[in-house]
Amino acid sequence: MDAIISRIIDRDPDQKEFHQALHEVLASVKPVLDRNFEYRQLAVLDRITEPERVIMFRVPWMDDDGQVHVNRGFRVGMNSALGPYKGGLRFHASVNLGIIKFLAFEQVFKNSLTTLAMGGGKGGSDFDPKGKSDNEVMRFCQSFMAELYRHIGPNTDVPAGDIGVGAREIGYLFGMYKKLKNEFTGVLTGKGLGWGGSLIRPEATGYGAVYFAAEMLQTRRESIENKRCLVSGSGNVAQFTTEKILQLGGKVLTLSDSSGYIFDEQGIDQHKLAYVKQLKNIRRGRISEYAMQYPEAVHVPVDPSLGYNPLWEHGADCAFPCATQNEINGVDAVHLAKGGVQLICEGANMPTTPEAVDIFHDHTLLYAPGKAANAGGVAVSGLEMAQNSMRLSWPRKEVDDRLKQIMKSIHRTCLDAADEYGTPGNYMAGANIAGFVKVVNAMLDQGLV
Ligand code: NDP
Ligand code: 2IT
Repeated sequence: MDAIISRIIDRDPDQKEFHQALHEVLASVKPVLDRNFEYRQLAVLDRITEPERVIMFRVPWMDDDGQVHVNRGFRVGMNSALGPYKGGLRFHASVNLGIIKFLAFEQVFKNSLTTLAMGGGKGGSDFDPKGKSDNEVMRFCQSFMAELYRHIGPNTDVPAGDIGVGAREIGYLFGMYKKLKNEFTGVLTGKGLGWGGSLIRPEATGYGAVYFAAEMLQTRRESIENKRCLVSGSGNVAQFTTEKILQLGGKVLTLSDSSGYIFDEQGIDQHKLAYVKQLKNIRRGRISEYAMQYPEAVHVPVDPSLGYNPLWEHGADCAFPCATQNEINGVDAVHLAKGGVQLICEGANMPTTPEAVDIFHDHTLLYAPGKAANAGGVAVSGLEMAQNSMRLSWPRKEVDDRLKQIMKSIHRTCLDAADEYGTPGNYMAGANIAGFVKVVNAMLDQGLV
């Protein structure tokens, strides 16, 4: 196993997020490999860690002043053993191939856990949508799709949203795909409700994460009710995590963006959340404005050079990191444990560094990795694909009930796999093992391809 990791690092030394994700999964699945000679002989680790395909392309676009810019586009098809590649597109200045590969790798196991027929993929661009006009974003999306369209399709690869890609971008991307392919198909998920989208898809990642947290708390005969919660981020996942916590009687004290966070001791209620949705989704403003609107709250600017995020120092019961990778490091983890947090449920992908995960486990905190806890988003994307195939749309309650059921079953699957391999209560090991075994068995059934 060490030899495989060294080989991968030597081959692509700059892809540090991908290496981090690999280390975690490979460490968890070691006992599975130890028990299974066939897996070793058939080199499943070498195969599962190498993308089936990587597409990189130039994305030229013109801004409102007539200036041309060039960004880089990516789509990684990591594994299609269980179904068409499925996973989001991320538009953020930090995007590079290593980040897309880490996200695609995580997606393979996450999608496997949902039990729906979806392989794993991810894509995106280093385009930064911040401060761009709607027309600039539209031109960028059109140029991005002008290359991507030839590589995707409803039975090949089905992208969706992620950081920087929401309803607006999915609309522009879909329009261009439809024009170029001369087809109206469910090639993207997260579509508008009037043209093929699924009810509950916008809510699904955040709602699903809170359903998962409720299941975890129930193992200790507790619930979300009256729990003080720290939420980071203020985008899609953070907003609907907050909404579900409120519906279940919990209190949300914080939200953040890349400039800092707000702390509201009185709690972010439904009314204030409606303000945040308007601020972030329509006006595309900064979370600091919350503290101007609601003087009982404070805004704390965070300089990344500080080395930790004071958001995680506030005393609370539960933490929901919903912004981005590695937003909780070892120092933050110690602060969380000291502050009385008993549960960490990841809305974001890999928001916790390995050192921080160890600290959570040392303190026997309830800790759910993103590939299990945030799988509700892609699960409802899978339900959107099913509805598109049938040319039907299910009522809100039906989709929400299915989401709840899927999260409950992922929770059970993680605990069962963790038990089976001698790490009871370790959701990370359980998620990695259960996700891995299903994908690998499908790969072996399908021969050496
Ligand atoms: P959005 O673009 O809607 O929101 C992202 C939020 O995170 C914003 O508040 C943003 O602040 C903040 N953020 C992004 N990058 C950074 C950074 N480098 N440092 C600090 N804050 C940052 O994205 P989503 O809510 O969709 O995604 C959030 C996380 O959830 C990501 O990890 C994503 O991969 C994961 N996820 C998303 C799913 C979905 O269905 N959308 C499904 C499963 C996981 P700012 O505005 O300043 O950039
Ligand atoms: O990380 C994720 O699971 C997503 N961004 C959602 C993927 C999807 O296809 O809905």
